[in-house]
Amino acid sequence: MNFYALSTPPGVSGIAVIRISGKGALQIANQITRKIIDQPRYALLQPFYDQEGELIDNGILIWYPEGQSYTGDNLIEFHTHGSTAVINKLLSDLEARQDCRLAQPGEFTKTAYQNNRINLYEAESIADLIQAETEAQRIQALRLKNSSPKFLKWRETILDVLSNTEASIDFSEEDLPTGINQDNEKKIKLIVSDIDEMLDESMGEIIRDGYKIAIIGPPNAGKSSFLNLLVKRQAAIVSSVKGTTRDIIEVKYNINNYPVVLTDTAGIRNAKNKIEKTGVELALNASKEANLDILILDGTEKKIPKNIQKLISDKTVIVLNKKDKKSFNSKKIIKELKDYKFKDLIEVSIQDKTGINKLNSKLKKIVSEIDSIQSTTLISRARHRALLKKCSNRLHDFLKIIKRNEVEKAAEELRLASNNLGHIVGFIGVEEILGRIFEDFCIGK
Ligand SMILES: Nc1nc2c(ncn2[C@@H]2O[C@H](COP(=O)(O)OP(=O)(O)OP(=O)(O)O)[C@@H](O)[C@H]2O)c(=O)[nH]1
Ligand SMILES: [Mg+2]
Repeated sequence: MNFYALSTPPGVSGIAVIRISGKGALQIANQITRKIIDQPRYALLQPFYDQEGELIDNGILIWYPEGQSYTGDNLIEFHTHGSTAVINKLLSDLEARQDCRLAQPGEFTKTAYQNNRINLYEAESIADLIQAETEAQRIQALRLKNSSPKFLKWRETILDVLSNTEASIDFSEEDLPTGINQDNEKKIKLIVSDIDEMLDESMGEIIRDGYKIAIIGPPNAGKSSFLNLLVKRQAAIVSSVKGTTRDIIEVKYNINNYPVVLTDTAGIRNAKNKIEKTGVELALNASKEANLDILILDGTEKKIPKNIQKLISDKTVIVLNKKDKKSFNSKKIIKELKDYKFKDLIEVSIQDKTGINKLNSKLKKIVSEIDSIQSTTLISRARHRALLKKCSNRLHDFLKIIKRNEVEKAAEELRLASNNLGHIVGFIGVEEILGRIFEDFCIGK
C-alpha cells in the first residue's frame, strides 16, 4: 500500500511538500501529471490534475526511485503552492484513491528503517533533530546521528572476541595463537572504558529535555516575581500573601540557546494546610531533581529558616532579594552562610530590576558550562543509556569470569553484551519498542 502525507507544517506557506511512498507511487504520479515520469531525481515543473482531470496546481515533482529514496521505496515529492485550498485538494485526491492512504506518524522514517536505509539509532536521532528547538539540541542530534558507527564497531569487536572465545572452548590452548586471550581482554577493556566514559555524561539528557532550574525559597521571598521577570509575562500569581504559589509552575525558557525548564515552587515552610503541605513536598522534589537551584531569600529577614538552610548545596545560587527596601541587610545573612558551600550569591531587587543583569549573565555562564562537557558523544535517550549500562555490566562480568577460566560462561556474557548494542541500532528484538519510537514523529516524516 502506498502512503502519503503533507511533509511541511499545516497552514499557509510559500510552498508545501506532499510525499507519496510505495511501490505504486510512480504510477500515481503519472496519473496526476498525465504523463510518464521517466527522469529520476530531477525537478520537473508539471501541472497536477485530479482524477476528474481538473487542474489542481502547477508545481514541482521529484521522483526518487526505489533504493535511492529516503524510505527505500519509490518516493514522489509534490511541491505545490502552500495554500490551504491547493494542499487540501491534492490530499483529498490522494485519499480518494484505492491504492493510497494517509501515513501514520513516523511512517516514512519507519519504512526507511525497515528497508535498511537507516538503523534504529539513526531513526531516533532524526526524531531528535526534527524536534530540536534550539541550536544546542540541533548540534546534539546531529552528533548522535554520526555516532552510530561507534556502536557498530564495538559490536563487531565483541563478536570477534566472542568467536575467539568460543574457539578456545573447542580447541586446546596449544592450538590457539599465543597471546590471543590477553589480546581479547585488552580489546574488551578498551570498549568498557569507552562505554563507561559515555555513561558518565548526563549532559545529553539535559540538552534534550532542558536544563532544570528550580526557583525555591521561603514564602513571599519573590520567587514568582522572579519567574515572571525572567520570562517577561505573568506566568505565576504574585501577591503579598504568604503561600500564594502551591503548584509547581513549569515554564520553558532559553538561556544562550540552551533549553531551560524553570520551575516556580511553593514557599518552603512548615505548612499546616494540607494543600500547601503537598505544595512544599513538590517544591522539595523539584529542588532535588533540578540541575540548579535558585534560592530566593528576602534580604530584609534576619535569619535563614532551618528547613531552607538544609537545601543549600553546591548547585545553589542564592539570590538576596528586596534590596530596594530600607530594612534590607545582607550582612547578617551572609555571615550565617559562611559555613555553607554554594555556587554564588547575588543581591538584587526584583521590583526595581537592580542586579538582574548580573544574575542573568551568571546564569548564562553556568548553563553554558554544558558546552565544554559535551565534546564527547552524549547519550540523550534513556533507552540508549539503559542498554549501554547493561552492556558495560556484561563486559565487566566477562573480564572477571575469563580470569577464572570459565570460558563458556564468559562467552555468554559477550553474547549478551553484543545483543545490548544490537538493540540500540535495532538489529534484534526491537519490535516491542518500534511503536513507541515512531509515535514521537509527526505525520509526514
Ligand atoms: N519591595 C520589594 N518587594 C518585592 C520584591 N520582589 C517581590 N516583592 C513582593 O513580595 C511579595 C511576594 O512576592 P511573590 O513573588 O509572590 O513571592 P513568592 O516567593 O512567590 O511567594 P509564595 O508564592 O507565597 O511562596 C509580593 O508582594 C511582591 O510584590 C522586591 O524586589 N522588592
Ligand atoms: Mg509564589
